[in-house]
Amino acid sequence: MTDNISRRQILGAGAALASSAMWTPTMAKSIPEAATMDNAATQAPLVPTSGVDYQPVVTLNGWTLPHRMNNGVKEFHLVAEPVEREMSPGMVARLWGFNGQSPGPTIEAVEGDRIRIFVTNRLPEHTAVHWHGILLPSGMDGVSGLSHPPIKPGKTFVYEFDLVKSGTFMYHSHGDEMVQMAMGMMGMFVVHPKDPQFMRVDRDFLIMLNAFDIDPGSYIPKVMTMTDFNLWAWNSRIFPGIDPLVIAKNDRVRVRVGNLTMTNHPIHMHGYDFEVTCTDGGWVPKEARWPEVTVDIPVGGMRAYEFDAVYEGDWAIHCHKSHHTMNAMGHDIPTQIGTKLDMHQKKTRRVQPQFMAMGSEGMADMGSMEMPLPDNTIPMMTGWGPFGPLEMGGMFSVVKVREGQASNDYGDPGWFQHPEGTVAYEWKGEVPTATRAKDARTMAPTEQSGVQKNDG
Ligand SMILES: [Cu+2]
Repeated sequence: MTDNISRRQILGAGAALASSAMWTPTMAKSIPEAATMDNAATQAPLVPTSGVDYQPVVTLNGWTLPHRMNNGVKEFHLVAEPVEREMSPGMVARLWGFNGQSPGPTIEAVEGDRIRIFVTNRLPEHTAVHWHGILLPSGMDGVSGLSHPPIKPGKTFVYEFDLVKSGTFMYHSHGDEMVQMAMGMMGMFVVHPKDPQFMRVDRDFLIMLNAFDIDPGSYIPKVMTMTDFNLWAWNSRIFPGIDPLVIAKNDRVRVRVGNLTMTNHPIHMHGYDFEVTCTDGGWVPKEARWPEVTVDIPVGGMRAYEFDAVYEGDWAIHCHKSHHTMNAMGHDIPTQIGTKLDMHQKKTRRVQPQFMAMGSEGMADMGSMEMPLPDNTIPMMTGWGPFGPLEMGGMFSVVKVREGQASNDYGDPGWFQHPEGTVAYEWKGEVPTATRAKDARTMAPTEQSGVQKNDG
């Protein structure tokens, strides 16, 4: 397809946009090759090789879609298709996504660019792609039936527009939206400022919040679920499958977060305060920012926050809704804290021989327990740190700030080596009788003074 024809299509009525009659094999040859990714490892950022310089983003457990230049237009090719996404080692989800993964690859461009995005539909039903938050002509907005006709299976549509504004944006399906969003059809879209010095950072991380409801032992999300999702994910990954955010000490760092789940997520980062520098509407002027340690990401919204990485260490970063840092779990389990389970277990086993009563002393034991699980299922609470089980899942990772980490090195430096005398420790001395640890069931003081079972 020549530039001329494409321009004519774009400028004509929305309905004429790449209508199938316009396509011939010769034209099809000029579509850029669609890059595809076959694994969920964090890929090295795509450093710009021409045009305006920028600090490329790092999509955790994701990648950036390569583009080609065609007469001054940046051309991308997205392919909507069924994919297999490893959500964490040991668990694969059968999703719908783009170019081999869900979420789709991150699209990165620069303010002032004209871009042309080819979207090929290899799904079993029609689709359309909405460019969430981007200012563009109405007919390019990607709402199936409103902006343009649906993209039928096997067809390719062309979206073309100027990027008039920098910031953090998203893209997602806007055809049979409930099903296609539940199946994972989404990605991030970053537009860098045309002034390379404006809002420049040393590391720029990208997290898309998404959620799935996949029954333990199965592979395909339940698309009718409205609120009770069981897998709370970052870039369709769940802890311990989420890579750490690796940072060199004293870097200026930005973390961009977009939310395409159906609830808000208060993202909390330990060890630092930070300031929100970008919302879905644009950059926040310096005088208008306020310091925070938790930033709530609204549904359909994007927030970017920044900090100077002056404190070395391993710092947790997670959603602060505690059920969102769990993997697939049943929510209708009765609370058993303080109950005597022996009798309960004996009685229940008469009808359900495998029944195991648990939770009378809280549920921390589940973090280290080796319970038989259905195939393709990750434990509800899992992951190991240098001092024991982390008892986490879902939306959790670690910010690793290290002295001497090379500027383009995002490789995991391992656990933090704490300076002497900076780790909390067990008290070995006398404890007054009244404050000794008590047995949870009898509420009688025990002989031991320590409360913690894990002693590093
Ligand atoms: Cu959350």
